[in-house]
Amino acid sequence: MGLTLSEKILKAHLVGGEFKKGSQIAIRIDQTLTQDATGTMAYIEYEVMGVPRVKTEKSVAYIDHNTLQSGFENADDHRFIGSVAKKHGISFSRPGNGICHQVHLERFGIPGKTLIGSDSHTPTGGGLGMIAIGAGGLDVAVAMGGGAYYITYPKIIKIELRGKLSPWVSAKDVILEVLRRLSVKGGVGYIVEYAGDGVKTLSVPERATITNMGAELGATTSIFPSDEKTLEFLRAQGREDVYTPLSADPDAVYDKELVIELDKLEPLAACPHSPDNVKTVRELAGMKIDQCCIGSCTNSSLLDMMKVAYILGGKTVNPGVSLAIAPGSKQVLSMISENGALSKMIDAGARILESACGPCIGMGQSPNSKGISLRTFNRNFEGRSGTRDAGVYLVSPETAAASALTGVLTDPRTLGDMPEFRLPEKFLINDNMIEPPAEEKDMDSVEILRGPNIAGYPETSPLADSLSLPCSLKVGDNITTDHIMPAGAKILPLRSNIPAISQHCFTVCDENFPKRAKELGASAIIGGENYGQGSSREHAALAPLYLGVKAVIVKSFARIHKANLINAGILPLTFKNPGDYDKIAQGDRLELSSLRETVKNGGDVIAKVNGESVALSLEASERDREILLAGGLLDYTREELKK
Ligand code: MIC
Ligand code: SF4
Repeated sequence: MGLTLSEKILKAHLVGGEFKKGSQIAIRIDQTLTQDATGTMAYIEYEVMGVPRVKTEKSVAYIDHNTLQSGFENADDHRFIGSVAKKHGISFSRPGNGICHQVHLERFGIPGKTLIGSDSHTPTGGGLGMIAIGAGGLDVAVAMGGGAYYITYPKIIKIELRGKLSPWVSAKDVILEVLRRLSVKGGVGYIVEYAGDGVKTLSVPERATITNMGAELGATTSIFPSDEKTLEFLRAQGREDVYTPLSADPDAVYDKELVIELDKLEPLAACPHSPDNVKTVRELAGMKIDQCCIGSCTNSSLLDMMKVAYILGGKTVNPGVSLAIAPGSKQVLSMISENGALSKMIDAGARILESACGPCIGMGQSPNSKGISLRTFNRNFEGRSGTRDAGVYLVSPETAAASALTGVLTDPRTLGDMPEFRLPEKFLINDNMIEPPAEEKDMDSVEILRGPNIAGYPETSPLADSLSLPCSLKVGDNITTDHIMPAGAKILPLRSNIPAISQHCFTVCDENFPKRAKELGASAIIGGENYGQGSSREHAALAPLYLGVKAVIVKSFARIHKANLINAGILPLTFKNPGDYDKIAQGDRLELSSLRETVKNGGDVIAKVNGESVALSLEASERDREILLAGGLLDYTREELKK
């Protein structure tokens, strides 16, 4: 029986576990990336592990999220990360160099390699034929230290792309269609593999748009084959030497298959407040808009910017619209500045932002009250833009640019003929904003620069045998990490200070949660389906840990968040009978006993609540169980290193 592309790469990197669906496997990690919002914590954790030099082939620390610097905190974090990187053997992409995923695709991604990143959109690398996975900072720290990365051997969905996209319909519309069909939970437990004759009609940056937003499916990752188009891209980046052709065997077997006829697609939009709430632009056309934001790791490539500049060229942005554009990297910005595309944007009235995440993570450009914002980004969760009652629609750059001119949601197919947009034969290559690490012999002389906002890792303790836990919060389905640990301009600067950031934990749902949880001392959270979807931020586990949360009991979990809870030593439990969710109210007390024994050997955890017994499952591997018993991955790793 033949292998799928993902299976081939995973098999070549297997260092532990049984190569069989559903079992936990350990894979060797070739590359890592971090960004600054998760990076400070990841490097604090790396330091605790005490490994002098990273053991990966390539590790890169990017600064792209917290670039507002409205106080000293962000700048201090940048300095800290830069110094850790220099000392321990990590390349440092300076602020201004661009969004981690865009830059990594341009300068470092290699077909067939494994990459984990402390950011959920790390699967962008799948556009180059990598197995690229988003993970918590601690998992990335462990991989930098030479440890394996553990995942459940995923099931594989094949998405066969047929034909070719029509003019003004783009890669963003492909992934929106996938989200429409599969939903934000449809990818949980799967890797999404693209195949079919339509693949060769898409360039690497277009493929990367699709794999990037595959994160919104809840998938472990998404991947395209490595072919002529991959070679073309790598050659234009001056990196053809890292090219290898890669594809699935013709007789590979998939767990699920889907066909998308590219010719039949039309421009789509994800409506508030979920990336899978997809409608056609045609249906919504004419809706008045207040803002357009073009950029983010999903849609900020040179090709995207060239299309936008073409649409805006010689025109003026509608007076009712604020148009902000953030090119994805210094390479993109520099090229559009050289070829005149930037002037077209500026002349049309676009507000040019620095090459960073910016409005995507709520760092500025919050819409007006009840504002309608079209964004080329990947997430439109409630409140993420910084304006609670804003309606954010996720669209392609073509749709956003066309609409910015008319002031209403506009189908870009009304723009008339589309010229051919091609990748350049040579990108402008200048890596002067990527600082190489110090040589090993000089590492002792590198001083780590710590600012006053940088606090340590929260206190942990081995799992207790019995716990008496009041329910400090009860929430519903599809709770995102933006609910649990909001970001944005006010809160993001606190990412390296868990006690401070904890004061904002769950405040989107309940302003009093942090105070209540802290006063209770130890507590449990009750939730519904797909709890923890979205970001890889381990702060969504570390803040609850700091506030005394010992168990999160839900109907189902999103993958990365569940792993982060285990890493933090918080029990991630699911209801055996989902109907039991209704039996527990906020304030009820749950009694859990014989925990150590059950966690060690398996079996149901029984919670006594309101005179009834509720059966809870702990779906966890043997290693996860050891981690929980030890009080989290850091304690577990420390013990392992001692051994
Ligand atoms: C996001 O898009 O939500 C982020 C900000 O990039 C996060 C990481 C973070 O919260 O720092 C992600 O996607 O993992
Ligand atoms: Fe940055 Fe937004 Fe991409 Fe997250 S999704 S990495 S915040 S651009």
